[in-house]
Amino acid sequence: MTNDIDRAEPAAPKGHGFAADVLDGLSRAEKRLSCLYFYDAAGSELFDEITRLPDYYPTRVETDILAANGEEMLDGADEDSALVEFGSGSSRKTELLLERAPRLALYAPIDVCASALEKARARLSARFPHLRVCPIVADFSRPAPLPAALADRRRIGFFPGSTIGNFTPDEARALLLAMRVLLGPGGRLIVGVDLKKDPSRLIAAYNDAHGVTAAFNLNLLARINRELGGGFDLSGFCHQAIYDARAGRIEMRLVSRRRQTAKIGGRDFAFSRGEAIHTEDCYKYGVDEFRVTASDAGWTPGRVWTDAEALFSVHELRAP
Ligand code: AVJ
Repeated sequence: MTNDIDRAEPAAPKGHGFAADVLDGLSRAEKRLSCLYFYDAAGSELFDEITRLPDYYPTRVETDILAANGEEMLDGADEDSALVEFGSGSSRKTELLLERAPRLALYAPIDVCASALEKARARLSARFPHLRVCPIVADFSRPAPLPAALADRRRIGFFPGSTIGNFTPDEARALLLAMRVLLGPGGRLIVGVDLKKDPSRLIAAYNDAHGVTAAFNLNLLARINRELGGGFDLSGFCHQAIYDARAGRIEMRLVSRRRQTAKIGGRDFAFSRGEAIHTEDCYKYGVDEFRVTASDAGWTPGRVWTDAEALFSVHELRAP
């Protein structure tokens, strides 16, 4: 079975590529860096570590939901179906679905990190010899045309992990709409959504006691130093994650411990003491709130699976 790597155009996020986005983000009155840039090889490793932390419940709870309901989620998936995953990373959760849909013939993971995609392809091809794996190196938030191999197949989208939470509700609606168009008539989308809950539980998940999330966040500055010859002193910044109950989101930042400057691309960026660089939003939803968001994007909300504590939810969306 051939497994081909399909490279959509270079993985530049909405902006103009890493360097331009960094210079643009740090030139703003409220400095910001895109959370997409967390996922270089080092960042993907750190995120993998986060998913194994006791404080970080989303991965563990979603995995249990997928294991318990995977058959139902992919019922009807057969040789003519294809599973398209948005932001696939390690594809570890996907294995739970693939185990429970033995007739599924094609899997197309989309991710910006080519090394993570290649590792996943090798592992899955060995585990599921009948399965054709078509990795796509791209930014899933800019759905590009799918490879020809998927043209005449019924497409099932998979968007786990509550990565939908990285988008503002407006952006989430637009993304869900773009996914519906990409998956086509009769398409289906299985999406993981982290639920609103006691703020202390949320804050603990993004400020883990082991400091791995802090390292994941600070890796952004390390990446700028590595790839752009930046002059960030990482010890001059600390990780912060707060919960904004009104907006229903966790906000991650890097806060400057003192007045300092960092040189990037020949330009000096000044930071005052306490000044923050915004690095990520993680919106949380109520079950009905998310169903409304999905139907606004033209999907028909179907079944919903949650855990007994209602910490996390997996939604089935059907295209008309
Ligand atoms: C991969 C976006 C789902 O928002 O929970 C984990 C990333 N950030 N810890 C999330 C993340 C901090 C994660 N997502």
